[in-house]
Amino acid sequence: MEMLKTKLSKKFAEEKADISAFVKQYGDKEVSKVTLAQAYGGLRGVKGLVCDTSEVPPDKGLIIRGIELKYLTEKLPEEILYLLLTGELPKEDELKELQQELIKRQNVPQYVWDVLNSMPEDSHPMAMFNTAILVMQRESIFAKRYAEGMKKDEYWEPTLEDTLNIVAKLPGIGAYVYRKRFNKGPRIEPRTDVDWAQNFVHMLGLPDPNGELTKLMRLYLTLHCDHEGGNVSAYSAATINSALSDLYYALSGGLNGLAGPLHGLANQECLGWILETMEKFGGTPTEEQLEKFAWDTLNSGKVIPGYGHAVLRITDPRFDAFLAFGKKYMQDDPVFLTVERVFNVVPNVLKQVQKIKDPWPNVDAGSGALLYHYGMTEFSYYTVLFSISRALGICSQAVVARAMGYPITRPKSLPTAKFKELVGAI
Ligand code: CMX
Repeated sequence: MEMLKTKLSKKFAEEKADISAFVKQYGDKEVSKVTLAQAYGGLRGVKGLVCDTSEVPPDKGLIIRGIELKYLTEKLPEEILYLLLTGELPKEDELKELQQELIKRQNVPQYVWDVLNSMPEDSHPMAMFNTAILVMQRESIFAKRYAEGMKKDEYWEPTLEDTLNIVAKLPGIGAYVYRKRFNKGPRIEPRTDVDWAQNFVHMLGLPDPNGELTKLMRLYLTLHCDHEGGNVSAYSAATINSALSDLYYALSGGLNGLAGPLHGLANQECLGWILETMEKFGGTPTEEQLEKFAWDTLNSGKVIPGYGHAVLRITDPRFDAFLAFGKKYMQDDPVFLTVERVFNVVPNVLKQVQKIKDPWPNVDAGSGALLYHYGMTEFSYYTVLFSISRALGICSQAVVARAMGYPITRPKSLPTAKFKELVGAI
């Protein structure tokens, strides 16, 4: 890992000096205002967080280290991890070093399998996955070095070690959660001669005769990697990380947030909604049928999963990438056809609901249909895939935060009575 460490060491030293001078000079400039509605509205739009790994302009979607997502869809997830960490795409030897490092660290301790084996059979796959990450906390190099009394300037190095150790093991853990939870047979040992996503597909044990599932998995694990700093999973993980809890605590905590239906669990909910329409109408519904079904969903007080976003105001480029994949590889699949048809109908329905700010599909609107096509029909598992990918961003953000020496997070809260006083209501 020498090349990566040397690069980061130089980069972080320069950036830290730059940020420190920047904040020293401009520290008292105002960058955002908070209205009362924002304080009661999930702090939507308040600019009070720093994230250098990626940004999400409402009219563009995900940009990773300055590169728009549409230029990254052919990259391997390992290349994206390198980009998130360093700000550059890896050269051939740099990619090789990272891939070898992940292979070297991929073996999962036996006690993780024991813990997973002892969980109730109907545990949610996300509960299993996050438990597996948390139970490995005793492996943390950061926690060990912190207990030994390392210097603050060194914090990022063991956080990088934890990152590589965790990322290397996630495909094996994720694959076993799938096999165990859905009775797919014994655990499959990892390979040492394939890339990260390909190894994952191998360990899942799903048939992949023409390599299309591997292509989809590479895309899937790339597209979900990061989405700036304020989303529930990234922000929760960053908050935990800021207390100098190690990455095993921070990542599993953040991913518990991803397990919520308004966040990452929406992909599970979304395919459920698509299949419900197909069951109700006996196959791919017509646009008229879908429009009525969408209104019925809204009128029954439910959200239409896969649509809307707290930040985006366009069709999510991650959805575009999945749609392009589906058009290329499964144009006639009835579930994919339904996803396409829903896309023709639902935005026009949501546009008529005044309170909804973004009527467009987000990342979760189409991904499930593609997995379903390749035989991964257990949609309660889908958020685990999202998690494996999102770990790349969460861990990279944690390494950067340690390197920049960001302090413990502590925004100020006030009771309602104080807010009333503040705005002159009493
Ligand atoms: N269906 C029905 N109602 C929706 C909606 C949808 N798809 N999207 C937004 N709304 C509603 C909200 O529930 C909210 O209603 P109330 O004021 O009654 O609570 C209102 O419209 C305003 O919401 P908003 O400002 O447009 O959106 P938010 O920032 O509050 O919420 C999100 C964003 C994603 C939670 C919301 O659009 C939603 O629930 N979508 C469906 C679930 C989903 O797909 N989540 C995945 C997002 C991507 C991810 O994080 O993984």
